[in-house]
Amino acid sequence: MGQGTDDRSYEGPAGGWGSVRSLVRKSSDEHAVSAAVHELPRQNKPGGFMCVSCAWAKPVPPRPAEFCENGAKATFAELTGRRVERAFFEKHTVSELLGWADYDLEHEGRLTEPMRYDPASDRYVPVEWSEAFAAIGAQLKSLDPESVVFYASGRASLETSYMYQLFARLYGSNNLPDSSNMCHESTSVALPESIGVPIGTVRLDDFAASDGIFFFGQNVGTNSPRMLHQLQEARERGVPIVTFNPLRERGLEAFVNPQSPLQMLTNRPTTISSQYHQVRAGGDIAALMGMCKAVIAADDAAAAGGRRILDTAFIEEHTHGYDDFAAMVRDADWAEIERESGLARSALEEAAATYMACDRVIGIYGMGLTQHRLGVDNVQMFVNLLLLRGNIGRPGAGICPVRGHSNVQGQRTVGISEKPEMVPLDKMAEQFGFEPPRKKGLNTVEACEGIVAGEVRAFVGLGGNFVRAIPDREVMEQAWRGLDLTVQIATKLNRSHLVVGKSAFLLPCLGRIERDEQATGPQTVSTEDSTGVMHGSIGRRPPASPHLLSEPAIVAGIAKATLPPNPRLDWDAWVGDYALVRDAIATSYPSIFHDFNRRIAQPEGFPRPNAARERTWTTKTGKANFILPQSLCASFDMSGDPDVLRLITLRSNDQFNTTIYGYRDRFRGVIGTRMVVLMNKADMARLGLREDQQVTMETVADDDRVRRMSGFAVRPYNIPPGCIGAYYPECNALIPLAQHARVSKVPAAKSVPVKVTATLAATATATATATAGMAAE
Ligand SMILES: Nc1nc2c(c(=O)[nH]1)N[C@H]1C(S)=C(S)[C@@H](COP(=O)(O)OP(=O)(O)OC[C@H]3O[C@@H](n4cnc5c(=O)[nH]c(N)nc54)[C@H](O)[C@@H]3O)O[C@H]1N2
Ligand SMILES: Nc1nc2c(c(=O)[nH]1)N[C@H]1C(S)=C(S)[C@@H](COP(=O)(O)OP(=O)(O)OC[C@H]3O[C@@H](n4cnc5c(=O)[nH]c(N)nc54)[C@H](O)[C@@H]3O)O[C@H]1N2
Ligand SMILES: [Mo]
Repeated sequence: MGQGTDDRSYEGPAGGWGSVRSLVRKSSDEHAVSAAVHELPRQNKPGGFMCVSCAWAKPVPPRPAEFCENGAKATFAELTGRRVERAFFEKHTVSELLGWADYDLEHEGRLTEPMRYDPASDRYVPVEWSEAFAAIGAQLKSLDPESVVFYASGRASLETSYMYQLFARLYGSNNLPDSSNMCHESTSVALPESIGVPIGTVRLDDFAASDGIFFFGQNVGTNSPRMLHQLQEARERGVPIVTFNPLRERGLEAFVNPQSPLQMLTNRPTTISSQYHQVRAGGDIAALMGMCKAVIAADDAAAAGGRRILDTAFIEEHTHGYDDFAAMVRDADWAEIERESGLARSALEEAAATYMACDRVIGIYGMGLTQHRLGVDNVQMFVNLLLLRGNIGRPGAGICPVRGHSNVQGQRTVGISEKPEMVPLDKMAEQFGFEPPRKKGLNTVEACEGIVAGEVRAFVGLGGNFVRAIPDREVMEQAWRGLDLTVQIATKLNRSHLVVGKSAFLLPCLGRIERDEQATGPQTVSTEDSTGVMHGSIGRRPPASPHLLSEPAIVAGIAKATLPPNPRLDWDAWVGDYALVRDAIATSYPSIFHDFNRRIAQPEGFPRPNAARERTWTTKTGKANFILPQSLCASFDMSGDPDVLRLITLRSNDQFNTTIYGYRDRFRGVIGTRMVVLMNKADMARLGLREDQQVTMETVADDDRVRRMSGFAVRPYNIPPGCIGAYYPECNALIPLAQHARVSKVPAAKSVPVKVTATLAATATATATATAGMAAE
């Protein structure tokens, strides 16, 4: 296969030998290799641990190896033999570490003991756990609870997450943003309005019953590779898979199953996408509008002959707003649809024809829909298409948002939300005898605004790399230093730990793959997957350091030091036995978590109820709603100026969010660097740029701030004209905080309006030396 010496022309399929080889290369860390030999067979299996990478569903029974290349990389990364000890911080000041690249920071390995920042020496210095808790508690007590933000990245377990939100609320704050605010919040806003549930309606067994799959803006081969098995099975049954993505992503094109000896021997890949439409970034509403237009036109024609294409019985009985929607669709202008989507009418009619030929369609999507100005409208438009033919609430059909972090959906389920109406506050009030705050809390964008305005005074992070993941990095880092207190609960060192408040603590915790030994013995935790199924997870590896505490123990430690004693809540008992936390969750959320401890022990876990799956619509109208999009253009770039390009910030196959595993995006042929701009050849010619030329990107925004970055090399790429791609998080300084999705406030990371120019020689040399790691001007 095509992985020759020139990595730039990588033409091989996802999976297969390439992925096995990439794993072996990953394994230079002997400790991680020997640990992983024992652990990988337990990954995503009953009695094992749930992968710390993506949230894709776990089949029952599992495959012999229920992990993928990237899941294995995540396991390696957690089980690394490398350690960050106190000597490391003695050697390096925090200012020095700020010059390090993301890769280099995390590559130092696991954090080993609690540290506090010492401004006098500009170093992290060791601190006792008890001392850290007391200091944090004392400071939190002195602050207005509404000025404190409690962030969660989507990895912590249901048990930790429940304790964390309860702590914040007992303290007096609903400021509980999580990574979902940068991710699928557009889903959490869109789906309740459309179909009455905040999550997808598809379960794993729907894949076997489906006869058509539509994929919008999700890069399965990199970000949820285990789903390739379901897709491959579908393709082998002849099920069409229709993909909409500006980039031709390798994993959406072809897949060799490493678990199929025949495929591995013959190297004969399965073609994943039967149709591939390279939609323009931000052009999905237009593309979906075109498809709906073709479907409604076909129905009009068929109706004349007494036949229907629409599921009229479903529309009649189960939906609201069809007539207004149909009027808008009939009115839509093909020329505008073609211009906004970047796709020909014939291509959209072809996609629509496939849609109409299928009886049970699954609609899958990811960040390509959610991270836009009209991210919510994107999702609702996708649902509109599905509703036309009754593709919600039927076996083999439904809407399938692919969640990111391994428990991001679950964190929302157990109360990590800034929206009080999403949380059973009355129930918790009764359970724990307190008056929970009722005022809406801050989401991610609002927390950033509060930090800039000086209204937010303290930040507690349960995992993640907030400063690096948010937009407007330079503004935010500066504002961050004005915070009175920053507390980071983490496994590995990252940039957010180096941008410190006046008082700062770095609290290292156990990872999910490690044994969590408490008063009553080894503990189990639980997570919710993308399809709403809960699974138990048991870590078995010896902890990375004897000084680590579990996440529940750290949350409880801070809570006890901050809150007055509560006769109805024994934090120590909870830390001693997580089953008691699950009992409390079951009391707060009986319909989802009744009998939690018994059901989580079942090999198959248990699904949460999903009304839309049963065609019960808990929306305001009591029906599934057709919702009209605000515009055909989902992007902030509405200028029509050909010099404004839409920047898509991308994940590589060699990273998990801000955790960079390496510099090998072999699917896209970008090796040895991440500082590239992927550009259409026509745009290169028009802008007078040649391959590997150094360029500067500057954001187009309606404020006075200059957002400019250099240090990127141009790479010709198969991407629609007017769109360019570059990696996240390197480009986050270019994204204006104010450019976020309406209502959901998800930063619009998938079509940042930028101008690209050749970097002047003098600037190029200066940036190359000054910014080995960060490359921002
Ligand atoms: N290995 C690995 N796995 C991961 C992660 C990781 O970083 N690494 N991250 C995890 C997390 S938190 C998340 S949220 C998910 C993210 O997984 P995805 O949802 O796949 O997110 P991205 O890779 O950011 O982008 C998805 C795709 O959207 C396409 N796209 C960009 N703009 C548009 C557009 O306007 N329209 C359409 N139709 N497509 C567009 C891009 O080309 C890209 O292929 O993955 C999770 N899993
Ligand atoms: N430009 C741009 N920006 C984006 C995106 C994009 O596509 N483009 N995507 C957005 C999305 S979808 C997301 S989800 C966010 C991600 O934002 P975050 O979730 O905040 O970031 P991560 O990179 O996932 O966090 C990595 C850190 O988590 C810590 N960690 C790892 N495991 C554990 C654990 O078990 N416990 C604890 N306590 N800590 C742990 C480690 O210290 C590691 O350094 O970024 C968003 N930002
Ligand atoms: Mo995410």
